[in-house]
Amino acid sequence: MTQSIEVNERTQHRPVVLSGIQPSGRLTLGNYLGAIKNWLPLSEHYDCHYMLADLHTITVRQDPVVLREHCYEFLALYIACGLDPAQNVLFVQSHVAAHAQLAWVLNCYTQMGELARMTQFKDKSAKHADNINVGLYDYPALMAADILLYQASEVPVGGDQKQHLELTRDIAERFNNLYGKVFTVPEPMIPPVGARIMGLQEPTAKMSKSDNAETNSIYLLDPVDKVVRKLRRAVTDSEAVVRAGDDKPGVTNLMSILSACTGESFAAIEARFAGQGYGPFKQAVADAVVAILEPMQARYKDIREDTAGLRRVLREGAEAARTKADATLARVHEVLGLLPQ
Ligand code: ATP
Ligand code: LTN
Repeated sequence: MTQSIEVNERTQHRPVVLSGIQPSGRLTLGNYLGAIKNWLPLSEHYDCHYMLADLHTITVRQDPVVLREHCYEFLALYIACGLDPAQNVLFVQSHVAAHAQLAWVLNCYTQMGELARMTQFKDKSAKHADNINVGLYDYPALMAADILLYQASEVPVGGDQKQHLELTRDIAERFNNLYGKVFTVPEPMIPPVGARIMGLQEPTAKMSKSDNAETNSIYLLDPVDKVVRKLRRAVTDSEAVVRAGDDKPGVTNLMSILSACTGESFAAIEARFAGQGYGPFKQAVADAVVAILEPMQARYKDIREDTAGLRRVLREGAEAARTKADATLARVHEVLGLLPQ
């Protein structure tokens, strides 16, 4: 596991991709199908950067021991999913000081009203009513800094992050209008299927890694027999017809999972299970999910055991990330009139 210098040379002139996941809770099938799976092919055409957004994670109280373990676990899972550290810059957000530094600057170009409108802020403030801290409110300014520091042109995320991306674009355009073309204005890259995987028991709300209801989510490290059981017990309806529709959130969600896992279209799925009820359909969904999770979990075990190797990946990732990020930060300071060091 090593990120060679050649990577930088090879990728120097390619468009940049950046994305991240908060190392909170346990990675879910939603995180995989909405984000990680779509990251895998990008290193062929883009200079890819994927981070563990640990500074975002502390907007909600974390146990330090658990947070540290989650960082190693998430990195090992990134790699087990197929992200090769030799082809992708993998790093921890807090290792690159420029993220927090640019976030401060962008605070001064972000309006209170813009932050107050963010759906994620509203949801998380309702969920953590006893701790509506400034970081939770300011979360999108840090996310904008994450993206703009690398001059990323594409940001592969699930559908729930679209609003944050739009705000990032507004901040970048506002800054560029004042100071010239300092930032690349990024585009969201949202998958056509799998962008919003819903809970198995509550298919009207998204599957989330910090959800406490165990049976509502499939975790990437769930034993496969548990995965099969959870899918068998997933909420459907009494119609017993495999078809997508607003009136059938449970079945539609299972169809999205199957389609995102296998590439099969909704029409093909409906035709395949016509007249069969939900039993064989749920079994097919379970088979498709297990076919992804089983080899991933086998790879994960070895990767996670090599903590020294994981630390090396993060050290080299942070070095590569810092070079890019510091160049943008220096340019930002310059246009603002802050003295060079
Ligand atoms: P938390 O519950 O801790 O807020 P989360 O599960 O919503 O976490 P994030 O760290 O906010 O996960 O998101 C990581 C990536 O996974 C983002 O690109 C996000 O859009 C995507 N993602 C999260 N949940 C889903 C989902 N249910 N379906 C599709 N994509 C998702
Ligand atoms: N807010 C994101 C995680 C995240 C992110 C980013 C995603 C933090 N910084 C930069 C893309 C680009 C989320 O999924 N909740």
